[in-house]
Amino acid sequence: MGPRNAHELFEALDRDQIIPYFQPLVDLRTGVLTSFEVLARWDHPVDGIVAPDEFIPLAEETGSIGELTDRLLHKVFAVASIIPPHITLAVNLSPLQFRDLNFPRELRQAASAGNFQLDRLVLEVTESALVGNTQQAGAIAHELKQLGVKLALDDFGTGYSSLRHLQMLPFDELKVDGSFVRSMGVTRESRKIAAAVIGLGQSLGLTTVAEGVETRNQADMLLWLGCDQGQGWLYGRPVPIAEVPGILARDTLLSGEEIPDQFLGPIAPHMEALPAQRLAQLEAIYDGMPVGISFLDRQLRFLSVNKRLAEIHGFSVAEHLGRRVEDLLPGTYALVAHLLKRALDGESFSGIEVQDPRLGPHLRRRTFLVSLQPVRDEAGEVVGVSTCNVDISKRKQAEEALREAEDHYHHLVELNPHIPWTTDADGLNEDLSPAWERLTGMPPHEARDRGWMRALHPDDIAGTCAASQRSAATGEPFDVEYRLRDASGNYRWMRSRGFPRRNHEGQIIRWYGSLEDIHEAKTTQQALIRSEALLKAIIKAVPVGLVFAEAPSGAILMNNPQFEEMLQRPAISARTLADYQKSGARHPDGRIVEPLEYPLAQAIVTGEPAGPRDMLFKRPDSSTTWIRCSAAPVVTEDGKIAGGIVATLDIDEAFREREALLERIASLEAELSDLKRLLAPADFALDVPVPGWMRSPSR
Ligand code: G
Ligand code: G
Ligand code: MN
Repeated sequence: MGPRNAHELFEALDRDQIIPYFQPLVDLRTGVLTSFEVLARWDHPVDGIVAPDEFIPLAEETGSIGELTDRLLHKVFAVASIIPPHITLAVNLSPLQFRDLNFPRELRQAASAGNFQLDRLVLEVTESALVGNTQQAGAIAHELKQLGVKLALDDFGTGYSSLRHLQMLPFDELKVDGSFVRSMGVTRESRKIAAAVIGLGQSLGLTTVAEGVETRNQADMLLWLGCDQGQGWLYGRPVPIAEVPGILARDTLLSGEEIPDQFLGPIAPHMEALPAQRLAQLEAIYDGMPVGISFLDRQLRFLSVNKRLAEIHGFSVAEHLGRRVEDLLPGTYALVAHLLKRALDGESFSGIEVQDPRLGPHLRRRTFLVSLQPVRDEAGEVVGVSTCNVDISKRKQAEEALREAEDHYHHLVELNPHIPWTTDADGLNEDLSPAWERLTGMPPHEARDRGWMRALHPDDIAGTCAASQRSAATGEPFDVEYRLRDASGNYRWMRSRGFPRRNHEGQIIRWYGSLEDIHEAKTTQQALIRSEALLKAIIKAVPVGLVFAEAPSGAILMNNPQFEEMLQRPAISARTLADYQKSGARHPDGRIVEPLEYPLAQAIVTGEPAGPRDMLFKRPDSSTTWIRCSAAPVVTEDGKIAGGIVATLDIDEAFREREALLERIASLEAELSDLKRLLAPADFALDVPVPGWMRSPSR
């Protein structure tokens, strides 16, 4: 890029290479676009876009600055129609042009050629334009003002700064130089200077514009200091006309999410001196408040709203202003309309819970605490309503979660057949479920510490006490059974179990446990133990052999010792009903006993008592013994045959005695017939009847 020369610049002017760039100016509070500053650029065919520092001084030296500005103005006026008329356009003037008495006329001609309303134009001049040139400048300024043009004092605070300059011309705007904005964040002194400059502008009734705003922090500070407008990279760089529609399409030139968390920033929260600043500071406080605030007029239009409320509503501050609540937020309006109307009649409301009908982030409904206050004028008439919204969704959710947890707990405790309890580290009772009182009739406060032990069976107190102390000392889980006196004075068996809860250092901080009613289980168990013992005693005592088998297999489960004594062997080798035949038992007539003739098998198969049947069994030592067997099925409650039991009676002796007797009878009979024969001639007959029991049983 070579040094620029006059010839090159003339060519550029001829070829229309000097073009306007547009940089946005915004309302500092809302970020809404208010104006564009026009900045000259040389669209160089070789070097690309050339900055004005490189050609404006040259244009001034070579006397072509007038032509340059004229051409630029024509271009700006030609495209201005795409920019809404309330957006002003600011154009920079060289100090030299403030000496050119033709300038106002040229400007008027250019404006009418471009059909441009000059009240949309701001002309920016630096202080150097005023040095040694007061009279002429005053005349030109006067003429420009008559055309409707506004004047801005540019780069204020640099160069030949003098407060006198501010008085010299009828300025509308004061542009605070970017150097102040930059240094403002650095030291308290520079902040004071910036505050003074802004205060000065405001106290003279000028619109203050801060240049070179690059950060959010700077913007917040400027707002706090009472500055009206901002310009800088935070809101947008200078762009060619093609990019202007994109800027116009945006509601605010601030990125939406970025909300200052504190209005204080690095500035001390005390009020600065000037009234205008105080107002601005109040506005900053207003915006920075963690609650949503607005003021509604009698038509329920938003006259003012702070940033927090704007954020809550999901619209920008600017979108609120002048719009009716009903139009902007129909859903919310429906909920509070009656209250708003009553507030207009002079009633005030505070702490009204309102659920936002719209879903917030994470699809949660937000809840607000809303207060409405009528606002009155000096005469006491209600001129509007001030509103205050506090987001209590978090608190609401926490409350709900708590309620739910309590509900869960309640169900767990109330509907649980167990009785939960807690004790302190030493095992002293702290808390018992309400079921305790229902069961024992002892109120919880009486049960505290070791009071609950008074409800125990006297015989169980010592053991329980010892177990409790042992657990407290060792940290071993607590597990005891004791009898507890219920409300009607009867004792019920309970099982109390507890586990220690430790802190992160491993120390026991509390015991959690529960009391279980085991009375039924315990008493049936005891009954069972008793009947089992009884049964065992009977089984042992009876002079009969007993054998138990399961159904339907017939497998032998057990036999008592008496049985083993009878047969000199256990019965348990049989696994099936058919196995019974392995014993090789015989009927009294010598026939082999078939499997289903064994009374035990018969009882298992038929489900009916079977026998008695007398059978001859062979013992392992080959001796034999007579046994009488009677069997019965074991039938469960639902009618199923679970097994069978057979009682065996040793009849060997009796049977053998009878056999011997029968043998004797037989021999007596034989002797008798012999005797008959000897004694009996044909006429002699002796008939001796034989008693029935002496005859052989019929088989
Ligand atoms: O953004 P930029 O680098 O364009 O600004 C550099 C300087 O040039 C600024 O001080 C600005 O006021 C000045 N400047 C920009 N455009 C013009 C113009 O059209 N006329 C005059 N006189 N000065 C301008
Ligand atoms: O006319 P004036 O001197 O005020 O022109 C503004 C100058 O400041 C231009 O050079 C413009 O490009 C530049 N500028 C605009 N916004 C910023 C900004 O945010 N930071 C910096 N460093 N310069 C800016
Ligand atoms: Mn400028």
